[in-house]
Amino acid sequence: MSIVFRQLFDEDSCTYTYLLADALTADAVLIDTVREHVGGYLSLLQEQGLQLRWILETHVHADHITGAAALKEHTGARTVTSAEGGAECADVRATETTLIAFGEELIRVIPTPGHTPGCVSYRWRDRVFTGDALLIGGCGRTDFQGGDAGTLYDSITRRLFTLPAETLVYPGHDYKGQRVSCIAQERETNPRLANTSRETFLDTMANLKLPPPRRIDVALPANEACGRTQELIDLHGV
Ligand SMILES: N[C@@H](CCC(=O)N[C@@H](CS)C(=O)NCC(=O)O)C(=O)O
Ligand SMILES: [Fe+2]
Repeated sequence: MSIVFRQLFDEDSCTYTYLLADALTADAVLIDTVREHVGGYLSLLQEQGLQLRWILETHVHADHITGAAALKEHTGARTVTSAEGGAECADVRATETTLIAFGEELIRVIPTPGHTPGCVSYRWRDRVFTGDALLIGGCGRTDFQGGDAGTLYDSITRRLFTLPAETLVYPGHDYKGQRVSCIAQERETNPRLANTSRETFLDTMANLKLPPPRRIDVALPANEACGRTQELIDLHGV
């Protein structure tokens, strides 16, 4: 069994995008794309001889515009968001029982609400793509987009920390250049979650005092439309 796996990075929003593929059948998946890199993704797919089948979102992003609409336009791949508060325009609205198949490979969906109500993590082989639910040594903020710290605490402790200890954690962002962690490491050392209580977590999250994401006003409406912005409509007429 041969696979392709790449972790790509958007320097402007510190977003990670993941390319997964079954190298034997050439079927590929992208998780959490960034519109400005669509040309780069298409070149990479072509270079590797891959066919994009699925475009997955872990949630409606507040800090960058998804490349989903443009990628779908170019490749015919289908889009996936959460059934619980993900963008409604997606081809598949994922729940806990949804299986995303590409080639001989399968991705499972783990609902991990809290950063937003429609956050999901995707589990593939020995790794989990946690979006902004669980970050390396941190977690997504819960102060906008229907975020809820208690819900996030439960998602992380009950749904993610119960995965096998060696499961690799690939987050949606990292602001310090960290690329990968594992469940055991986060369970034991994540400062917001290790050796602390739900109450302390709620208190920490209520006092982060972070400025809003710079591009939230353009990102939210665009992502709620699966990335179909006026610019794309002007370009393609639909
Ligand atoms: N400075 C960034 C902030 C981005 C931001 O707030 N990111 C969200 C995820 S969409 C978050 O949860 N950040 C966690 C943190 O900064 O600790 C921007 O303006 O885009
Ligand atoms: Fe986010």
